[in-house]
Amino acid sequence: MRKLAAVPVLIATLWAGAPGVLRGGGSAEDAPRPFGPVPTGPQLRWHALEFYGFLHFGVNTFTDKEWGYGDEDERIFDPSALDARQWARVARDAGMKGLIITAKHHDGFCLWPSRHTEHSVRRSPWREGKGDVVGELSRACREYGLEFGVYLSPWDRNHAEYGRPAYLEYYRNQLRELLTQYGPTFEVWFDGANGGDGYYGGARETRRIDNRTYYDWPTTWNLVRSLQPGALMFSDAGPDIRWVGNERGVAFETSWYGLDRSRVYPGHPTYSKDGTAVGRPEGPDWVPPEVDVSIRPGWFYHPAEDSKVKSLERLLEIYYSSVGRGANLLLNVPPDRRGLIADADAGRLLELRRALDARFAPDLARKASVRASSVRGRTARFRAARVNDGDPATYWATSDEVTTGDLVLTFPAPTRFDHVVLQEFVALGQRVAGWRIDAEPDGRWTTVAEGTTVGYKRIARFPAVTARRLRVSITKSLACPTVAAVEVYLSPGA
Ligand code: FUL
Repeated sequence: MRKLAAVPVLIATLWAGAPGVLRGGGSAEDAPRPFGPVPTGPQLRWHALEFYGFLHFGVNTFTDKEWGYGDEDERIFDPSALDARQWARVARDAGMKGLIITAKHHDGFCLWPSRHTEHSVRRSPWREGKGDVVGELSRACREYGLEFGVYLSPWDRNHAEYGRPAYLEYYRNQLRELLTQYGPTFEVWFDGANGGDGYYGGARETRRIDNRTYYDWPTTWNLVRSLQPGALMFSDAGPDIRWVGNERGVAFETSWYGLDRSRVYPGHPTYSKDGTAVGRPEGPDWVPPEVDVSIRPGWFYHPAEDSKVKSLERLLEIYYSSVGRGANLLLNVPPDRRGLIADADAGRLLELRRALDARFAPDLARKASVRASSVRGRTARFRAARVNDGDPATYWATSDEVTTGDLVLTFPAPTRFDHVVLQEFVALGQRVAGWRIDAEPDGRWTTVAEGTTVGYKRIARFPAVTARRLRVSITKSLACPTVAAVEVYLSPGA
């Protein structure tokens, strides 16, 4: 990975100087220099996806388990009405930007007809052994304008060679199939889980591997890069996206995108507890967090959980504590035994979409005039009004030596609001370490929200207030702040 280090800087520089980003008559040398690690082009695009879906589907769907042992008979995989277009339709209608499928979970059963194993859909009665779930999903994603991604479990409880070098060759051959046969893949998901025991080709034993060395991740990462340079790789250690450290749907209140990749590896035993999952401002690598959580208690479909689909309130909380804290949300919606997303889940997702649409529109800040305590340079390029022009590629910035500042939004008339959305121009790095929002309801400034990091997006929520003026203060920043957006909203009925 080391040799890639210069690439992010280069891409961010190109991005910052790209035509269309340069607005307002400034010159390129006016722009703040990147601070710390910066995202690559694919990472920048990934940030903007915000919300996408996970599909846990496979033999577990039919055995009612969460972790198959690896000895499942392929014939049990027999969805009666599988329709990947329904999955894609539900996802699109929910406002998800993509779908990631468990092409192979820990049980080793492959949802595509891999040439490297018999343990796949090929031996199932579904579509008379001629089906390919991964293929159907990739086509459906393209049809519905969604990104397509794959999960390929490193732990394989079916494979006889698991734990030995030959398995790695098998694993990489499978990746090669997945990354060459199904078109562009936006994300490749490497799970750190490993429970030890399994079928392992009939050995039925416990196999312990050293997470740090066994998988030889750099070789696999290079393979993925060479096959699909635009694909982002997820794991505890990135290299591109990191696990948030829990499966409850909660990102950290203070969340830095910086991580020292050389100190982590997938399946790191203390990952969630030793502060690694939080990220660090001084971390040399840009590895933003992704929040993975299921709409049901389990990752796979279980009939007994039909009544346990998370409530709208719970899903909204998850949205605030993931997307609202600068992480991306990967929400799992498991297809059922028919091979369809159940009505309860699909209905709940639509409710979520409606609730979000009603909360985050219209942007009341668009009508406000904005003044900043100070502005970078003498041109209009970094002026305060860049934060409410609706364009995420423009931003307000201060001079290099100024690391705090205020933006005061004045509405044409007293305005009621209960949300403020902040965004940093992350192409130049993550900078803000402290912010506060004050409203002026009756001639006196009152603090309505405050926090630490912002990153790609920060959603502040507070009891509704009616005011003519609103102030966003950057109280601490590691370098001059670059604020791309300040949006203001009112929830229905608030
Ligand atoms: C975990 C796995 O063990 C679960 O089965 C699920 O796939 C979840 C997303 O990751 O590590």
